[in-house]
Amino acid sequence: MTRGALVAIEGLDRTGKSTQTEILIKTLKQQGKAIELIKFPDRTTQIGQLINKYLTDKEFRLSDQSAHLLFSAKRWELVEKINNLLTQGVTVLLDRYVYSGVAYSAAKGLDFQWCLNPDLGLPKPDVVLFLKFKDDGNMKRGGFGEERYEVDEFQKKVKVMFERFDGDNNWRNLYVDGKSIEEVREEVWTHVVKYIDGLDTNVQLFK
Ligand code: NYM
Ligand code: MG
Repeated sequence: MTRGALVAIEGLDRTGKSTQTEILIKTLKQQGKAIELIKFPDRTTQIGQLINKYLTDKEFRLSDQSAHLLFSAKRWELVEKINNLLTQGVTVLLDRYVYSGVAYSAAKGLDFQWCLNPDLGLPKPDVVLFLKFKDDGNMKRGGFGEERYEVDEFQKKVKVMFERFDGDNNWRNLYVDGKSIEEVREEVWTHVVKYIDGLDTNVQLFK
C-alpha cells in the first residue's frame, strides 16, 4: 500500500525554510494533494511553550542537555501523528527536525552521538532538503533576530554540525546564495516532485 512521503526542510536561521515550506504547501494543496506541515519546534503545546521561553527569554536558565531533551521530547510528542498521516497516504512536510536538534546542540559542545541518541527510533525523512549558503559571508542575509542562537559565530558552528549529515543518501544540498525566492522554489520542487505521490517502501527509522 502506498504511504505518504516524509520530507524535511532544514537549514540555519534565515535561509528561507519557512518561506519555502509555505510555498510548497500552497502549491501541493492547489494540486489537490494531501499534505500536512509540521513545524519544529511547534511552540503551541506545553513542551513547545517551554521551548519558546527558552529561546526568547535569556534569563530562563536550562542546562544544554535539558534543553536538548526538550526539543527531542517535542518530536516524540508528534511521532504518532506523523505515522498516522503517512499511513493515510498524506505527505508530511517537516520544517526542521532531528537534524536541527543535533546540529544546534552539538554546536554548543555536546557530543554529536549523544545528541542523536534520544531521537533514535523516530521516522527518518525520505528526503532532506538542506538550504545552505555556499559562501558563509552571505549567512547574515536579512539579519538575525533576537533569539538565542541567532548569532553569526554560533551559526557557523551549527553549519559544520549539519554538514556531518551530508553523505547520507536522503540528503540534498540546496544553495540559496544570490537566488530569488522563485529560483529556490523551482529547485525545491525538482527535489520533491518524485515523492509527492507517495512511496511503496516502509518508513525508515533513525538508527
Ligand atoms: N532548534 C530547533 C534547536 O535548537 N533544536 C531543535 O531540535 C529544533 C527543531 O530552535 N534557532 C532551534 C533552531 C532555531 C530555533 O527555530 C527556533 P525556528 O525555525 O527559527 O522557529
Ligand atoms: Mg529562527
